[in-house]
Amino acid sequence: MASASRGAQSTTELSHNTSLTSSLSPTPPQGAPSPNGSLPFTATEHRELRRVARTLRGEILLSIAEANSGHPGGSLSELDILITLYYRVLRHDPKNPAWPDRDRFILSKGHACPGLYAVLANRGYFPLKDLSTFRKFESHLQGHAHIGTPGVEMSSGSLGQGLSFATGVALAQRVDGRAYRTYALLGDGECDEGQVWEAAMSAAHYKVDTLTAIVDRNGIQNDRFTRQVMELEPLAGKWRAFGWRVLQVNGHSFPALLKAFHVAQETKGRPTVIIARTVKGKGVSFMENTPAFHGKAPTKEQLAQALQDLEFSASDVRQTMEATGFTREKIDEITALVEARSAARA
Ligand SMILES: Cc1ncc(C[n+]2csc(CCOP(=O)(O)OP(=O)(O)O)c2C)c(N)n1
Ligand SMILES: [Mg+2]
Repeated sequence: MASASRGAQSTTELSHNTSLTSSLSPTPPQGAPSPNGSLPFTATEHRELRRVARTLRGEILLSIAEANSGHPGGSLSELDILITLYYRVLRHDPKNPAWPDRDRFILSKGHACPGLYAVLANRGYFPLKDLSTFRKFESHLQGHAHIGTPGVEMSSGSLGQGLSFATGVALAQRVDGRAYRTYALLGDGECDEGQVWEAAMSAAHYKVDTLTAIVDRNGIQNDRFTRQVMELEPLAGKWRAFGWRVLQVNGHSFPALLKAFHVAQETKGRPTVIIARTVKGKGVSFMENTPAFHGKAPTKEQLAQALQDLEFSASDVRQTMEATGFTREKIDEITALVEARSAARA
């Protein structure tokens, strides 16, 4: 099993800092030129994004553990892609999710919505405290993404449909004479679906160069590795044969992702797919590259261990749980578990 990646930041740097919104967000005034994939990318920005990623990984795990159901593996593998998009690439306005000129992001792998919810909440689409209501009765944060949540563009979860939807959205942009770009994130197992390739063929045929697909290439689908279920390789060759520009990047590298989005923006006459190599369960030792955590919540003990892997101190846990709307009892319970683990380790 791959080892968990460790953030370089000290735990005291953890924050739910909405001021990051101003320092990292393009969210330009309406009508401004698109900042998609804008470069250069400073060391300070890089540090800030890593800090955001660590905080959001904790929030994802807390929300899934509280619901006692959900999909941690694919939420953690996609997260750095989503952060790159929502903090650096998309032209969007969280206070006006219906802005007609916004760039569109479609989460085709709708089961991985905890990752999207954490990003949308931190960008200001809805209150952070909603994250603790994930999968609860009457919450707008359901177990698969749906358009009742501010910022969600498509109800998804039935795999294979998002690229078709995104192609239609991108063609509508052309018909309407608007300037936005469209992005769709697919799972690698999802690429087993024939509809993905119908959409790939159509988007190339219609030269939809405002469309970028991203494949979260984590090598796992459900309870097995993709190579055991359905061999996808040569995946890049398949997309190329369908007429797409293909970029292959480390899906946990912010600079590499940012550069790829920039190249996609500059590509004319054909759509671009970014095959992002990722680690399912990224950041948590016992979830990384492990099919078992595709769709299973951690126990409270496992949650405490996961938070420790992410280098959350007890006070980080308390702060994060307060910000995301947990009850006092629950905060005390999880904080005590993390404290006990830290004491045992010392
Ligand atoms: C059409 C359809 N078939 C089956 C499922 C059940 N299902 C949910 S997630 C999943 C595996 C998805 O794997 P992948 O696309 O690789 O997602 P990730 O690894 O990013 O979580 C399956 C088969 C579904 N949601 N939709
Ligand atoms: Mg997968």
